[in-house]
Amino acid sequence: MDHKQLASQFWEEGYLAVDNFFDAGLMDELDQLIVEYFGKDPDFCHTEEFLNKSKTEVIPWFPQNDGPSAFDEIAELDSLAELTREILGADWKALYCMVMYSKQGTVGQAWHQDCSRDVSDKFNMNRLVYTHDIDAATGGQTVVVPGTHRRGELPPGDPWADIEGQVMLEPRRGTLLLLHGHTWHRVLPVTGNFRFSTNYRSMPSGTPEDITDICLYRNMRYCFSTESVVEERTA
Ligand SMILES: O=C(O)CCC(=O)C(=O)O
Ligand SMILES: [Fe+2]
Repeated sequence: MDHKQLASQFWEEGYLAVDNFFDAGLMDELDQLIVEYFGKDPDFCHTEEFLNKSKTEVIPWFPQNDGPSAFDEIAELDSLAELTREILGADWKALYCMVMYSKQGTVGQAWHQDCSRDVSDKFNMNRLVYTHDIDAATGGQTVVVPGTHRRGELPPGDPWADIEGQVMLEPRRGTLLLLHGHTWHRVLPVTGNFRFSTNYRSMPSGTPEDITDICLYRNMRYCFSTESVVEERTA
């Protein structure tokens, strides 16, 4: 794999999908751990206000907080570390590993940028791992607008309306999706039994640890640590 070429593709588009990046056996192992963890009809842990306003229905899990497991294998993979280094530079840092789970019939995630661009030009990079195929049958496809990591703030507007130039991605089991935190993105409604991705968030050196605390949606700026809307936005 030519990491230099992949890195330049990432910087051109603001995202990069690499199929078959991860071993199928490891994917199956992780998939099973996640399905078991969320097995017992999981509850949402975000506030009602967030769920209603953000049009985002995900339940987070931070598996590395629960002790050593197969999740550590991805975090320690040389190929992933090398590609990350090629993109973010030598002193990049791992932020945390978060599984985002959505139940059948939920809306997915509305358009957003993971971090708030107007505060600084700092950013996070999502390193998303998919342990089963996502397609038209399951729903939950990831939609991005290429090049928008250079276009500043996601404009206020309809949280769900299509945006010109959007590209729908259907990651397979073993796909790695690298996604710049400023790239405009969303997740389509979940029609299959459930949908999840595992995100090994990372950032360049010198980025504050709380870079993803304030997320920008088309109708608000939302702060996760205080569970509050810090700015309403209208088109
Ligand atoms: O699960 C996905 O495909 C994308 C999730 C997302 O919005 C993110 O990782 O910031
Ligand atoms: Fe996101």
